[in-house]
Amino acid sequence: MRRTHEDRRTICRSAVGLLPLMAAVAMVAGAVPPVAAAQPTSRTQLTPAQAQGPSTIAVFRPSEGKWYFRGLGTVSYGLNGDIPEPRDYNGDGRIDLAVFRPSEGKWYIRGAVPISYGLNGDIPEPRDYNGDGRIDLAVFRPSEGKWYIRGAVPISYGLNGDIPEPRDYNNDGRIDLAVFRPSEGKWYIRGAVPISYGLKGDIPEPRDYNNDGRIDLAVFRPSEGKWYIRGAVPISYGLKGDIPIPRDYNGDRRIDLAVWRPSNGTWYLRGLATVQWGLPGDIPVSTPPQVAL
Ligand SMILES: [Ca+2]
Ligand SMILES: [Ca+2]
Ligand SMILES: [Ca+2]
Ligand SMILES: [Ca+2]
Repeated sequence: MRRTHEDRRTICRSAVGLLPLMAAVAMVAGAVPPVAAAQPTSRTQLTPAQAQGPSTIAVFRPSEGKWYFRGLGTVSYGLNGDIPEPRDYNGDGRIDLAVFRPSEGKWYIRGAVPISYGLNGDIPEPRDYNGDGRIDLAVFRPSEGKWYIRGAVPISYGLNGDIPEPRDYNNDGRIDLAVFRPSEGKWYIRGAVPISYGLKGDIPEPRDYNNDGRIDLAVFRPSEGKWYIRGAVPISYGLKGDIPIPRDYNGDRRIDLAVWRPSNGTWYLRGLATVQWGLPGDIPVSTPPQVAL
C-alpha cells in the first residue's frame, strides 16, 4: 500500500474467484440459530444514530490485504497486521477504507496521504471527539493508560488491559472516553461513576439496543454464547469463539444481534439470516452501506 496502493483496486462485482465459497448464501428468514436455546426475547434493536440503511457484510483478509464486501466488490488496501478502521474520514458522507498499521504507527486512509499517529501496541479508536463533525485520529495506549487524540492534549484515562469503548454515553452529543476493565468487570466512563457490568473474558459491545437513543452497556460472553444487555434479559445467540458484530443489518434502524464465526466464515444475524462470507483468519468489518469502493 505504501507504494502504489492507489488503484490496485480490484472491483470484482461478483467476487469471481471466491464465488464457490462466498456465494453460498443462505438468506433464510428465520434461519436456524447458531445455538439451540434462543430465548423468547423480542427483537433486539439498535442506535438510530447509525440509521443509514442496512450495514454491509464484509471482511478484511489480512493475508491478502483485501476487503471483501458482499454484493459490492473487492478492494485491495492494506497489509497483513493492519487493523481495519473504515470511517468517513474526509466528511464526504462515504465510508473510506482505512487501516492503522501498528508496525509503522501510521494511518492509511484510501485516497489520502498516510499519517503518522500512534505507536505499535496502540489501540486505534477514531471518532469525532471534538464534535466538529469530522473523525479525529485517535489511539488508546495501554502501556500508559492514555488517550491520544490528534490535535488535542493526551488524556490519562484507563489502565493497561482495559478495553477502550468510547461512545456518547450521557447523550450530550459528545464522545465520552470509556473503558471496560475485564479484571473487575467494570465500566469506567469519564466523568461518571464506574459501573459493574460484565465479567472477565466478556467482549464489550455497547450500543443502543433498545432504541431509546441512549447507549446500553452490553457484553457478549463467549463462554456462554450469551449477550448481556444492561436492563434486559440475557439472550443466547452465538458460540464460544464467535466474534460479536452487532449492527443494523436490515435497515430498520434497530440493532440486530450478530456474530461472525471464524471457523466456518459464517455470519449469524439474529432473526434475519445466515450468510457464509469470509474465511478463517478474516476480520469482519461491517460498515454503513455508503462505502466508497
Ligand atoms: Ca472531530
Ligand atoms: Ca457524551
Ligand atoms: Ca438504549
Ligand atoms: Ca435492524
